[in-house]
Amino acid sequence: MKKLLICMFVAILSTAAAPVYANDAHHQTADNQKSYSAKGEVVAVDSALSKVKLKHDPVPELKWPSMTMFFNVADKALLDTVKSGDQVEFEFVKVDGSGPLITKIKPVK
Ligand SMILES: [Cu+2]
Repeated sequence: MKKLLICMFVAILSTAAAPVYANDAHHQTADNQKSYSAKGEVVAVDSALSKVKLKHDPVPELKWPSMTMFFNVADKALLDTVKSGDQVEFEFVKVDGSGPLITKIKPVK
């Protein structure tokens, strides 16, 4: 019984230490994955491939002109809220090697 109590004590200590690592990881993610926001119009939605084709406005931060292009989406469910022809606001991160990835997208009302 005494041994069990020691185990629990150790477990509690490790749990208390965990948030330090979590914050650290979060900080790194924020640095590496700067997110950009832009507006545009949905040209096509491909739920099967988790992609959306957008005619987007310029993104000055990236020196992108306005253009029509495909974006990958982080979660297929994001595409349930938009359809072709919708004016949208979206946020994306740049992922090395696989292009921009949309993390948020919503129709503009
Ligand atoms: Cu583009």
